[in-house]
Amino acid sequence: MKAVAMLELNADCLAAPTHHFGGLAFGNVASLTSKATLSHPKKAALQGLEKMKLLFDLGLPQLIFPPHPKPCYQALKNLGFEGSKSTIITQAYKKAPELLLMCSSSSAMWMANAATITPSTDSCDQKVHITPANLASNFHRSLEVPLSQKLLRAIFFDEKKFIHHPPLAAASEFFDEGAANHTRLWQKKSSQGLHLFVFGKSQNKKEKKAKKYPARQTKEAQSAISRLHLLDEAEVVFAQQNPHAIDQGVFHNDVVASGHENLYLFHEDAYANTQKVMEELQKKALKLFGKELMLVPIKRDDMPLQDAVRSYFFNSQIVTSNTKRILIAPIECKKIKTAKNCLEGLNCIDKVLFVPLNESMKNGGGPACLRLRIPLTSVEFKSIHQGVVFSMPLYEKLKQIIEKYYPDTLHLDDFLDGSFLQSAETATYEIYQALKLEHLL
Ligand code: SUG
Repeated sequence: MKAVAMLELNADCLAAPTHHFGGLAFGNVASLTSKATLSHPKKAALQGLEKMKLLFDLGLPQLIFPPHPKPCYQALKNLGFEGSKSTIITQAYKKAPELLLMCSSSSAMWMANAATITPSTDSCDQKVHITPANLASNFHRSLEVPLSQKLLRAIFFDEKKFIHHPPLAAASEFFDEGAANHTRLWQKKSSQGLHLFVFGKSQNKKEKKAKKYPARQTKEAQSAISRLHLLDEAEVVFAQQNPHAIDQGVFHNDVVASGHENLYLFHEDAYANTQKVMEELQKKALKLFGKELMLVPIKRDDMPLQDAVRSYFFNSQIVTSNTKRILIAPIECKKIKTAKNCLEGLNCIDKVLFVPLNESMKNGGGPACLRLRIPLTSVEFKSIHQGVVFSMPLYEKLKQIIEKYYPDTLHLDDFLDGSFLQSAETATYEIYQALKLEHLL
């Protein structure tokens, strides 16, 4: 088959004006540690926007997704809080502040969890397949699903090119956290990719289980997605996360591994049987590409799992710009000796850039968590809703809205302040307008 030139789009979602540290994600050490500390919504949104600009400056196509409107009044109503918006908030604040926090989370900003996407080159029907993740393992994250689905449908609207599947059933057998546990590896001269799906649990009773923290991805969900997306068995590898790693705070695969093109960087303790996974990847890569992958293990002696979790070394975003491989790392990697040394020792990378993302990092989201990769042909790219494509005028406009309406800091008590809620609503509306998506609100 002739190779088709593909563009790798990155879609990032802006943080919401209600961005806070709710300590909502059990098993995500950063989220638990940051609980109830003062958040900085304006900084969070601007840090994310600046990362998008960095990618744009590197010449890469970048999409901007809008924040989800929060607090989610409908979710609070569904939980029995009634009345006007301010009554709903006051009642929730008094009776169940933890629910108010869940219904106000800015968690849609971690776009890597929004969906799993298969490019048209890899699917048997040559269409792009999109399945939004059900994010059913955490209530605050499950609230993202309906709007993420709507946004994906509105942006990739051409039915001849894009197939939108509904999220899988929101049941524990099908817990799905999207692309954070899925990596597509490929070679420049190959038309197909090799898909690595990493799960934390399955219905197989013989598998070892994490003891301390929950596994958030099931194999059953990934098997269903690979069937729905019409992937051939020859292009799919399933791997079980190391349960011990989950118990150390590795709640997604992108906390211990990073893939880009034919490169796969991973921690040697990432999987229940790392060697077997790597052998299967190489075997399938050789058949598909006629060439082996570049597998780069990081040894536990060089970086204990705990440091991988603290530094988010593996959550770096790897991109190719002008034939150079660039690794975009969180600035925290500079401060943690093992991460710093590992970065210095990486021969597979031409350049390392550091980005400040501490507002996202404090909730367990590094550079790679903030983006969803979307491999498209140039014809497919032209067909999408162009209002969300990064440009300098759009960047300026969004920056202006964020600076005008987002609060510098946010405390739980601020939810009782009507003017904060009004500003949050106005900011959200103006962002949707800037992206030409206001009809979705
Ligand atoms: O689902 N944090 C997110 C972080 C997601 C990171 N994504 C990837 N690894 N791809 C989560 O655990 C914390 C919210 C809070 O505590 O307020 C949170 O949801």
